[in-house]
Amino acid sequence: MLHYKTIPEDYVRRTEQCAAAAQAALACNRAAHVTALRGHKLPQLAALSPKVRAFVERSAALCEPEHVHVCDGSEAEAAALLLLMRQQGTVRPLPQYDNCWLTRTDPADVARVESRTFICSERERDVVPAARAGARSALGNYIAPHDYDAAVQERFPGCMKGRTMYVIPFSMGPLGSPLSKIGVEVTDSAYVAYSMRVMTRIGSKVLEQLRKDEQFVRCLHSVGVGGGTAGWPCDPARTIILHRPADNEIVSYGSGYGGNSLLGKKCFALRLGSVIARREGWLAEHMLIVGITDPKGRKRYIAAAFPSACGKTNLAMMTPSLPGYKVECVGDDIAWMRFDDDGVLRAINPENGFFGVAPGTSEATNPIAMSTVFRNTVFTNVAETPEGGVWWEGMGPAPPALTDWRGQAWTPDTKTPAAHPNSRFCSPAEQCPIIDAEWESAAGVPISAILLGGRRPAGVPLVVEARDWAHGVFMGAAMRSEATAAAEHAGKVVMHDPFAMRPFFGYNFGDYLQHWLSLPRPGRQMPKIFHVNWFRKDQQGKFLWPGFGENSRVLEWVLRRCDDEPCHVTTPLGHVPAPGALNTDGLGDIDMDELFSIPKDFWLKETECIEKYFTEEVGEDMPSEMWNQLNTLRENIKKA
Ligand code: OXD
Ligand code: MN
Repeated sequence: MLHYKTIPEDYVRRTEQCAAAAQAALACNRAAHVTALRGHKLPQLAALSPKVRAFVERSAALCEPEHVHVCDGSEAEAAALLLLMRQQGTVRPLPQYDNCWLTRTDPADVARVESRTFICSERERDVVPAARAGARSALGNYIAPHDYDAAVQERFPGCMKGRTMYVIPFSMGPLGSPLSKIGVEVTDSAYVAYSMRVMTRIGSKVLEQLRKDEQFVRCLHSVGVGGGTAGWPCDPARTIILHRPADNEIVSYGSGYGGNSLLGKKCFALRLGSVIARREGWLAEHMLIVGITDPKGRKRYIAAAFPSACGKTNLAMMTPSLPGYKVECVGDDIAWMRFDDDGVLRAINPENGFFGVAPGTSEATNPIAMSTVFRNTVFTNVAETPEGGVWWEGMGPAPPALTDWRGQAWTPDTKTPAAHPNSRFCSPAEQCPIIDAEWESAAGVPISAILLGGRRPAGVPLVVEARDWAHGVFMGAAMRSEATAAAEHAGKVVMHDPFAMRPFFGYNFGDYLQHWLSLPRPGRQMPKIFHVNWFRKDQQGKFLWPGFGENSRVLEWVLRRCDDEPCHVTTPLGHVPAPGALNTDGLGDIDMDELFSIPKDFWLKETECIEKYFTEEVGEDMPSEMWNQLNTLRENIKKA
């Protein structure tokens, strides 16, 4: 197994070669690119389009970096960044693998900080539903323009003194696709610059595109001053992540952790993306995209929304247990979807890499991820083996001795986890052995079905098909799931997480639902919507469904329903597989009755929770159709 391999003999030679190449690259970068800002006319800046240049100059004047480096996206630049990070103590090589690196963050900077993430607009109601006006909302943290400006002024002046400011032109989506969008991130973190080249498409080609069309999202990021470790400066006490959709602007201070600092991902592709999507009539969603080929060779694509750390990457890279089925991956986290002129909903993955949760990933749960991540990857906050490999909980038997994510000696008797529960791999998507042939298609892939789901230990059946689009929108609005390690929430509470977008809405959730409800038009082929729950448990706390590759059985039924096969029965919740319609051959003892039971008391309570949530969080901004749907659900349950 990869993580127990010994150090490859040629590692030392390769490392030396790599270091020499990086030294050369760095020297050449110094001459050609990394130009002292003060008192110099920057040749690199002169090549920028006027709006990009103005943004860079404004940011430099505010943050006062020592150097400015415009990223060209080259291999030499990547090598130079790695070398710098090694010198700064930000990364350590992992000699067991090819071009893999380990970062340990400051222990106070390990996850997205939702409580410090804000959306700015002139009107609070643009962001926060009516019921929460003037109060903290679970669905959109509002910040007024003057507070936004003050927050920037309190933090950014001079914050990059003595540092290099990297300018990262990036494309979300294949460059030049009509579905793609461009951003420019300036950051004082080499880790961010390196990770952005994995997670997005960066460099000179993007600058060229910007010379043709100057539209871009401005992203300003600093890890901040005053805290952290030598290799991981940060400012946890003053961390703030700001979005101003009206100005296409994102500003993030104080954290180097992925979701807070790789601004193309959650900040751009979801929060700003959702606003742009509504404006332009499309959807920016927290969804994976996969292609599924059935034994007859027919291929369909589905998109699926699950809250963070519910197995999205596992589903996106599934090895189907059903013979003759093939799953191919388009994306594991975000989907941008738009109806084309023929009325087909088409999706792109705006990202270029996987920023996946490591714990729980193993040869058993996700062999495809395991064969993706041990090359060209930055691991963050995983444990390190003495051989220079990595380990995390759920990967397999614990080695006898490790260095944990804090850099301390760890043995299987240690009470704390070796890898942080939100530790990550950051790997290029093209390395995935089942990456879909169409994953970079400019037109996007056609979506036949949308899955919604969460981690629901009780009461919620394995799969339910919505009766129609509006019912599907209601299912999304009513989604709940156990809390995740991806943000600062603790414990196993079941939280509302509508459309898995709770931390990512860029605008008023009531308006978001209205936008979804407005999508059906004559001539449009609306995908069918399903709610799935792989996580239901029995009285003893044992999972009722094996999950992982066996979920292909559910996908098979979903695809049959997309063909309008009458393989369903109708329940108070929607359509479920008719007896015998879900293929369970060879699965052994599955308690289908319990897996699909609809306990009356549970569901009456669930409707109360949904009603409370709609009332307290949304109020009069809730589209009336959602109340109709809730009443129908309640009546259906009562009648059952
Ligand atoms: C993620 C998340 O990192 O959802 O994808 O938190
Ligand atoms: Mn996510």
